[in-house]
Amino acid sequence: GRRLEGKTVLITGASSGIGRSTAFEFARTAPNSGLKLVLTARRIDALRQIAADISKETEGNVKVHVVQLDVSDSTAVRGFVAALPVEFSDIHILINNAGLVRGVAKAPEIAELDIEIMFQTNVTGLINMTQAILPIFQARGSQGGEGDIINIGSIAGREPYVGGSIYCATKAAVRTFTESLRKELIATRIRVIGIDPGQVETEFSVVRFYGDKSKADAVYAYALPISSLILGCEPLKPEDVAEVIVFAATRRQNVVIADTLILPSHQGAATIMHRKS
Ligand code: NDP
Ligand code: 8X3
Repeated sequence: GRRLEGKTVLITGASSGIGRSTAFEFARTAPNSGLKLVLTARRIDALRQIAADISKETEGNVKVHVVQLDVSDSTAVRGFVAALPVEFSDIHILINNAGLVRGVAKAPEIAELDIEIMFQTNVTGLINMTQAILPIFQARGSQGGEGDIINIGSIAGREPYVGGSIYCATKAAVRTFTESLRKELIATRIRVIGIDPGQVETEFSVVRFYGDKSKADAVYAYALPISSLILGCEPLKPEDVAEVIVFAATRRQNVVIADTLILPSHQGAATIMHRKS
């Protein structure tokens, strides 16, 4: 908890899944250290509920500010930092988590809108957020800057699969951007951290099937109708990924957890899962 003392953490996509769990994990790790959280997503009501729950759990010690922000809206991202209340503007840790998958279509049947939304959110949104926050980090300290950028990629960025070409391409782009950024910032104390989860049970698959919960449940229960993805294994919980994110953020300043692949024990690769009988 001491390494988070007085820090402000900004999480994108904090309204559900990994982002939401990461907010709670930070609060639980440093409930009495003057930690502040800035939680952003499109669903502001969900963020307000999470803020209220964290406030209650920490008896108001962890201060939470919520902002409705669509990361795919470049204009909104550009105005975001200037609109932050002074109390929450000294960001130390940026968690670029907002992201989504839409559909399981294969070329040439991939909807143009899905392509646009995935790239605009997962890639352009993540890059725009990074560029908006970096000047805050670069102005801190005497060593070219201080702060953490934690980018949520995916196993899908390392192992492309059938029916996931666009999503996989966006996550490969995240991986490449993350690696370039780390190289660009080596003369500073800004840490660039890549976190690549395997399968995690969140709202991810509900979003993939455009809100069809029964299809999403099937991903985690039986067999997903894409590729050879055999499921019915036990996925990770979002808390599992949140723990790794907070671990990375709480290492000694000179330690960069540069690259992390996190799998449930029954996952061997993006599309190799051991099936519970
Ligand atoms: P969820 O669907 O549960 O959460 C996604 C979050 O992203 C939500 O809070 C959502 O908030 C937010 N989001 C989506 N689009 C936007 C947008 N345009 N602007 C702002 N926020 C947005 O899924 P996960 O928790 O699983 O996903 C989090 C990250 O983890 C994603 O980047 C995903 O690609 C990645 N990931 C997920 C894996 C999995 O198996 N679940 C595996 C590997 C990586 P709202 O809708 O309120 O805007
Ligand atoms: C999500 C992981 O491979 O199940 O990033 O689409 S995958």
